[in-house]
Amino acid sequence: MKKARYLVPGDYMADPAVHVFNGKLFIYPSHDWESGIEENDNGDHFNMKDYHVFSMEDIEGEVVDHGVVLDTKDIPWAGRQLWDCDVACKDGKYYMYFPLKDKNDIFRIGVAISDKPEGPFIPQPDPIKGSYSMDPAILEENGEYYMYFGGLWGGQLQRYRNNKALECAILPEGDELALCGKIAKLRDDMLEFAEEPRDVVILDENGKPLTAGDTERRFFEASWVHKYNGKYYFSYSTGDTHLLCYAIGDNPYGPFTYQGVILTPVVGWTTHHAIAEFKGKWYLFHHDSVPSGGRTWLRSLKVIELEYNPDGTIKTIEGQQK
Ligand code: FUB
Repeated sequence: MKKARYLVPGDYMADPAVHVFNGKLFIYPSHDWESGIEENDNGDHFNMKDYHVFSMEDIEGEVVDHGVVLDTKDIPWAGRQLWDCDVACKDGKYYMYFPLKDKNDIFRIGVAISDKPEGPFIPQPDPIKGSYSMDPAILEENGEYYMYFGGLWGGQLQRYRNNKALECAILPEGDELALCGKIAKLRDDMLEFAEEPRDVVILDENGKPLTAGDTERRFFEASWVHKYNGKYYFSYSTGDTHLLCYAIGDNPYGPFTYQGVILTPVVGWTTHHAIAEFKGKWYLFHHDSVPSGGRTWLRSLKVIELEYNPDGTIKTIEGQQK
């Protein structure tokens, strides 16, 4: 598959999380719609209210829509905006982790449970204690589960330091250290953090943490982690510079050393992805706003093959292909 394929041409889906469960590929996207809310830097126009799940037996084959699997009206603590989710499987149960603003308009991360990868998912009555910000992504490693999360601007990460809410948001600038994404191990029951979230530090080629002014490389949102040849690949979006980048580390906590660009800017402000191996090949799932004529809040899911160089680096993919 050398050319990207649109996966759900009949609807707007974004922010894919992708896993292979029971030999099938499952996609857990955000569900964009035209809510009429004006575009702003807080991302109010991303006013999503439910999730669908999709599955595929084959990467070129039919994409099956399993319908609505979780809706804000069924989440007791819901305010607004169901953003990027992820799903993990443990002991035959499927746990969906989703960011949602609570009734005070603060992003929290909730959990919903199902017996099947295709849902429906039943939400827990409250969000994860101590959770904040958005874009959860789960890594399973030797029976332990780690959540990566966080995002700037509308994702509210700048409102926190050391896992505590600030009086007011502070966004570092210039030579100040960049804000980091977060990682926390999950408790055995998968319903709470087992530890205080820690920073996911990204280093430059000299072993120095990236600075806030390094906007083409520093973390903004959309964490994803996959393993390749025993190494941990932390990939993410640079937000206002619209790149998907990656950094490599030796363990789930990092630090990770910056390597390069996976995807150059697509049409639409946001860029967000998942990377998965399926039937012996690697794929990049992401979104763009081409089918909606560039409306950045109406995004469409795509997949394209992802290739590695012999040294383990990833070959850069052009976001806007002819
Ligand atoms: O879909 C809303 C937000 O846009 C996501 O949470 C971000 O990663 C960006 O894709």
